[in-house]
Amino acid sequence: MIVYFDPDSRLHDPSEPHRFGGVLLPPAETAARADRVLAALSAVGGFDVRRPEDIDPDDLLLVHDREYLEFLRTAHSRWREATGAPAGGEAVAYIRPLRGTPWRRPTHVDAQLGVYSNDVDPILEGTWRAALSSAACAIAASRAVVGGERTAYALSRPPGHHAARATFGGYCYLNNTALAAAWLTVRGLKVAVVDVDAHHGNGTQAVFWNRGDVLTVSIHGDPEVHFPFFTGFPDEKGAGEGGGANLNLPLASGSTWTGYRPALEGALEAVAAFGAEAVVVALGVDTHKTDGVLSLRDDDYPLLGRALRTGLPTVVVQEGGYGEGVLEQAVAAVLTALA
Ligand code: Q9C
Ligand code: ZN
Repeated sequence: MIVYFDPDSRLHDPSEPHRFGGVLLPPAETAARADRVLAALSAVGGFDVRRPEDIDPDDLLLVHDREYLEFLRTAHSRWREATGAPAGGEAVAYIRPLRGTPWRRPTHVDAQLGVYSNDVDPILEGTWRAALSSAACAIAASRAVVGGERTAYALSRPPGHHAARATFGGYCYLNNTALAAAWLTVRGLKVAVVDVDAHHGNGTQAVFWNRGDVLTVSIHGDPEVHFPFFTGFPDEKGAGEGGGANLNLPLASGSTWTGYRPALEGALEAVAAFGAEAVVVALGVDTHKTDGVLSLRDDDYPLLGRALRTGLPTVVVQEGGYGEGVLEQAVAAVLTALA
């Protein structure tokens, strides 16, 4: 299987801890994640790792607003100018517009951070270039599949499925999964996104909410008690031409493969009923017990990979998965079973 990875990914490697549950935790989404996956794939063998070509800037507009892209590109240097922060500083939002009252589009970068994010994720000096390289992997994998590969894997990080048209959050800046899906529709394909990350693919849902040519399906831990909280419920079905083309399959917190398998079968039935001609798998393996949302185990990932063999051209885009020694083994197991 072809694997796309871009070393520029390492330019986004946050180190500032954030407060969760009353304690300061180090960042979970680090550059080391991709290196761990690369090492595991190399140990298993059968993977052909390539660097993607640079992304066509116009491709980003398939999913994201121009103003948002311009903000991401310039935010760190503007933040340094406005605040005197050092090159190694991490820019984080601390103020957001008040809801329920009109507000003025801010020109100050500190305020813009609060407009363009819905979380506490930082922008580093290298975030833009890393996010671009991550998106380039997803586009390259899509191109490979259109060119006749049955499957291709984008080792994308930072991840993407929590990023919307003009919002970053949940470790995500550019929605790599949505870019792959949108790029495939431009090639005339009806596309289904199957998001198996433990968290609701809220950004992807938002991007395709009104579109009938992309089915978005997400299986995730109950958003009543898990990130991203505000969406991911079964009554969210899309609107307009996209009415009926969004499917949320939340699972009780701590669900095992016994609960997971029927949801996965339901997801794949929906993909077939939709008449999808290509599939984009948003492959988060933070469904593992170690990541604290659901309770899949090592042995479940080959079953997941096998179930994802639909016979359709399939682009696999990396999303979450964090546990040391778990993420890399789970990804290798899924891809091996899928190949
Ligand atoms: N205990 C992805 O998996 N939650 N994003 C932070 C830490 C953020 C997950 C709470 C979860 C984001 C791509
Ligand atoms: Zn996740």
